[in-house]
Amino acid sequence: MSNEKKVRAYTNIALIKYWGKRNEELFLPMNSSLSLTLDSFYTETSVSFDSSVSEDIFYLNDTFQDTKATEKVSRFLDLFREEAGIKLPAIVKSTNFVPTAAGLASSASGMAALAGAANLASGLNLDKTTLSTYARRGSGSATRSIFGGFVEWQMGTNNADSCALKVDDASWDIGMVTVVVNDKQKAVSSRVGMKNTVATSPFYPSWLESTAVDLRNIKSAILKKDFEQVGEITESNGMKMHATMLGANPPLSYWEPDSVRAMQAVRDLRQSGIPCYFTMDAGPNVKVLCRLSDGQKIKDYLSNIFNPTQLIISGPGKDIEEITD
Ligand code: 2P0
Repeated sequence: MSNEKKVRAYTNIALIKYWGKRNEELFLPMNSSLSLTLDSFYTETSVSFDSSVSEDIFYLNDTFQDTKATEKVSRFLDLFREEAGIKLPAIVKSTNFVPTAAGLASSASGMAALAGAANLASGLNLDKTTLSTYARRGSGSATRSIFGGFVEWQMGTNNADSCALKVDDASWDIGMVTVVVNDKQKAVSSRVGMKNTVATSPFYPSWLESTAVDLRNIKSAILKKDFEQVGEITESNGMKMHATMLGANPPLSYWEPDSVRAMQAVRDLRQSGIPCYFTMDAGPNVKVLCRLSDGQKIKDYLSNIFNPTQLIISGPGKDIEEITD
């Protein structure tokens, strides 16, 4: 069996964050989350089940990957092989498309693209909602990258219903400016960081309560297209996640001096009348939610502090899609 079709998946940035699992094996989250899919960062992947190889082969950005990196892919493909009754090894080719020096290669787009390509190659033809439950088993945030626009990952009650749901296609002057503060690999992985936070932060129960309220409010703001409210909730929720991490033992912080500089610049921009709001994930980079039509103005202002190559404007990304060269 051979199938060289490629699938493209776009990355996403959470406005309401996922930070903790209630079931590690199934990647069931402690809370529902909500994100915006971005068009500037994506992964393209092909999978072919192939009798000419004796074990799974994985190329990332045209580079042959070692056993450790390939094992993660193999375990993930096993979910599809088991469901489809396929016994063959696979050849996997994956390319991350991120602007030069951005260093934002993301497990969200990576695992979503792999899920999409495995879905095609296996002939399972899962619908996108079901596919999101497979993507979830590769990386939690990948659940949301199956769809474009504003996407909720509903925490659900089990493996089948912890899935993505499109809330809105975000086709109303929405964008994000990413400030690449540092493109190096982070010292504490999300997986370890969230586990320690759940286990040790005394703020964790309040984080969960507060996030449930934020999620309800942001969905209603999105449906009303109330940009300012969407932004205020985004900024508040992101900071609450970081506050919860600071309460962990040992305390966890992903911030760098330039992260704080970027956040202050966003406050200054807001003061000057441009509505924009920041959020941060498990790293020092700052993402600025804005009107896409203000993206260039924001980039120009931030260029006083950062190198323009550190500033990337994105519009809303699409659902995963099949790519023909
Ligand atoms: C999110 N992050 O909602 C949150 C906010 C980072 C901070 O999802 O262990 O790579 O593979 O499920 O999805 C990053 O964690 O972690 C993440 P796993 P993942 O986007």
